[in-house]
Formats: sequence, structure tokens, C-alpha cells
Amino acid sequence: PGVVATASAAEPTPTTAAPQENRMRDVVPAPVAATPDPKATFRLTRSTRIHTQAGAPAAAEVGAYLAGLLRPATGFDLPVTPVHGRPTGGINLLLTGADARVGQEGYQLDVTDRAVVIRANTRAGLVNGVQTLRQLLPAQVGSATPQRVDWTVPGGHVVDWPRFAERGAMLDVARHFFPVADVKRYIDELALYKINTLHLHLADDQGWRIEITSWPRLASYGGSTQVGGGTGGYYTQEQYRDIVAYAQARNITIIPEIDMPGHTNAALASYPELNCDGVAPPLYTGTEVGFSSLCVPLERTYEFVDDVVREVAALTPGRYLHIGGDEAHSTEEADYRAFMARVLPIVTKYGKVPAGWHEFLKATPPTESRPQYWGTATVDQEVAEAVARGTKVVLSPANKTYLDMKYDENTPLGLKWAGYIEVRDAYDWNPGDYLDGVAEEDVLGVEAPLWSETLTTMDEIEFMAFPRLPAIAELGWSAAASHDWTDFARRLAAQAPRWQAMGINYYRSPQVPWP
Ligand code: TNX
Repeated sequence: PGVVATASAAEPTPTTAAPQENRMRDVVPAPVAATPDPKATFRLTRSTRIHTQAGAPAAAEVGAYLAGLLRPATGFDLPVTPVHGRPTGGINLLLTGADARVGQEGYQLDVTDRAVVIRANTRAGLVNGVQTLRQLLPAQVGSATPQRVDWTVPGGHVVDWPRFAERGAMLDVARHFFPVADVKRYIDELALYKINTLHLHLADDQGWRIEITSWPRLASYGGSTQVGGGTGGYYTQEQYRDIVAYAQARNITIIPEIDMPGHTNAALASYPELNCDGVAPPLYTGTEVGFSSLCVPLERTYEFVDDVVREVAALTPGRYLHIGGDEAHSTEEADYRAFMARVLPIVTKYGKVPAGWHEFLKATPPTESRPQYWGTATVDQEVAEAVARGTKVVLSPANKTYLDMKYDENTPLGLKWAGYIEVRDAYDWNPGDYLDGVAEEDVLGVEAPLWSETLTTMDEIEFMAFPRLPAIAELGWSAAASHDWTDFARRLAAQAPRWQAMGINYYRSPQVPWP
């Protein structure tokens, strides 16, 4: 309740065209350090070139990505050419000479009258620098058609690197299926906020969404419906590879999740042999959880898991494979442990590190595994014990990060079991001091999951994700010391014209001083 009261009402309305010196700070997530040079302005024109470090294919790829981002709205050619040695006029993407502090994903950005220079140690760093550059250009840069705009970039100097290694989002494509184009659009939206992980919830009671060639009915039958009874769908392995590559080009790693032993009705419906009684249940289009379980004593279960994990691991270049493990309410505790004791080594055998919802800590997965806390309490003994053994945790507390929770009682979409989550609720917590026994250095990162029981279109996805997704992205990237709701709300408001230009639907929270 009280949360909805508009903290912003008393604040002055910002002017639409912020002065140059302020534009340097209108970046989300907030950079570690941004020093404006009010005397300098770079101007992107039809003769601007993108120069990339000679002999570095990674820089050339990021150059092509940047050109692709800037061409539609500017209408400029923006040729991408290699540069030897020192930066020249135009935009430069270099893999040398960055500030020593930028590390694996950070970057340094220098804007003068003549040039924009992004320096990083890695391709990931260059991609992140590109996202800052996009946000320093006028909002119309997000438009899909040529705009008549003076394309200036405010002069100055940025040095920036992330707080946590993982800044994540999750999309549930099982409850409702979303086609490849929607997933790619979401990936583009994540990239803008320097999110580097997309967890895809690929299988649940209502649908199996990835082709498994050794068990073809999982997708063809198990993927044939969804919540509410629509036709569902699935990704062929080729489409899934395409998603992985598209994400990779934007510094986003896909973590595929095959949820088990619960949340498996779609698989059980597809193959009678997976059921303890040999009888396949019907397909399911409701939204209850916790009624299905793979058959733990059955040997065939582990042949199935082995095949699925082998195929999914082979399609996945990332480090992790997520095996779910949540809400296994119809699996006895001893069975749950027995099941995980068989399944965890299968994941390892195929070269992946197990990721799971935090309940899987009951089965003591390997130290390097990736437990994901989704509870709403700030105490969890199993998580604290795992951390004491050296495991790092991903934080997705449902009452802070769940993008499928309603904003308030009037939100037409979403659920409310973890409470209403207004923008300020999503922003005002500290991942480094949230769970008892889990300190800053024990946190691998944060993830914002979007469950899709109530969501059927991209417009609806965007309405729930914006503006809370950028809030979680900022918690994952920006230094704890820069945490400040008023400043964040101001920067967030400045994103709205960008969303408008890009056609991104968003919730106009009364807490944010929108222009
Ligand atoms: C809980 S969070 C679930 C999902 C639901 C979600 C809805 C978790 C690991 N399991 O099965 O979709 O709540 O908010």
C-alpha cells in the first residue's frame, strides 16, 4: 500500500533536452566514474567511420554490431574499417590501453570533439562501452527509421566496470511460448542495460520448448500447447543455436533450464515409459505447480536425463546448465536427494556446471555450482551453509526481482504471491547484504526472472520488465556506493524517450518523474 504514494510528486519536472553536462550522467546502469568535459562535443555525421583495432576480429565484430545499431536512425553508412596504432577521428574500438581497473567486462570511454574512443581488455568490455555510447546519443537513436537529429555525444571521460560477474534475466517460454523474434528482441533490450546472462526456462508442466532429437515427442507433442490451451511451440536445435549466437554477439550467455524432477508434466505426457505406472498423463494447460515428478526409482528416467542433458549441453557454449529442482512437492525428500545424486554427475559428465534453484542445495551439488535463491525471506540456512563451503549464489528474491509480480493492485497482468513490486521496491535493496551469511563476495550476481503464466505477447513482457529490469540491472552493475533512489529515478525517467523511440512498452510508474 503506502509504497504507491508518489515519492516523485514534489520533484521538479525535468526539461526534455537535458544540458550536455548532465547527459553524461544519464546512463543506466550508473557508471563507476563519469567526468564531463562541457567544452567538448562529438558529432556523428554522414562521413563518420568506425575504426576497430587491426588484427582483432572481436573488435571488428563489435564494430559491425555498433554500426548496425546506429544506421537505421541516422541513415549514415558508418563504414567499419581497421585502424593501426593510434585512434583517429570518428569512433574507435580498441583492445589496448584501457584503464587498468576495467577488468574483464569494463571499458574506458573518451569523447572529444574529434573522436569517440572505447578501450577495453575484452570483446565483452567493448560491447558494454557501446551500450554507454548509445545512451549518450540522443534518444531518437533507437528509432528504426531515419530521423533528422543533430547526433551529438557529450564530451568527457568514463571509466566503468561491473559490481557483480553475473547480471541476469530469465524468460519463461514454457508457460507461454515466445517465438525466436521475441526472444531476440528481449536480448536486445537486456544488452542495452549491460545484462550478460539470459536464463531460458525451457521446460515445465505446460510445455517442452526445445527439440531433443533422441526424444522427438518432447517437443512435437509436449510442446504443442501452453497455459490457456494455445498451440504452444518449440525451438528447433537450429533456432536455439541461432538464439545462442545472437545473444553471444551482445555479450549475453544463455543458461538453458530443464526443470526436474518436478515441473515435468509435458515430458511425462509425451512418453508413457517415463511414468512409474507406465501411463502418460494428459497435457496440462493450467497454472498449478508441484503436481508432477519424474519417476525416481525408474532406470529409464536417467537414460532420459542423460540424453536430454547431452543434447542441450552440446548446443550450449556457456558454463552452466540449469536443472531446476524447485517446488518438487510431489517428490519425497529422500527421492529428491537420490534423483539429484544421479543427475548432478550427468551434468558434470557433459562438461557443464550445474545451476539450480536454491532447493537443490539439499543434494549438496559441487562447490562451483550456481544456486539461485528465489525465496522471500532474508534467512536461508542451506544457502548460508553452501556459501560457508565456498559456493557463490545468484540472488533472485521473489519479492524484489520477480518481474511477473504486479506493480500494484491495479496491474492488469501478473501474479501477486510474493507481493506487489513497485519500481522502488525492485531497486531499494542491497544484494551484498540481503541474505544472512551471504556477503558481497559470496554473490555471483542478480537475476530478474519473468514467469509467463499471465503473459502472452511481447508487449506484455515489456510492460512487466520496464522499468523494473533496468533497476535490477543497475543493482548488478553499479557500485553499491552509488545507490540512490532519487538519482536513479531521474536517470530512469530519461530512458523513457529511448523506449518510445524503440517501441518498447513500459509501465508509467507514479514513482518516476517521467518527462
Ligand atoms: C514460482 S520461482 C515458481 C514458478 C512460477 C513462479 C510464478 C520458482 C523457482 N518456481 O514455477 O512460475 O513462482 O511467480
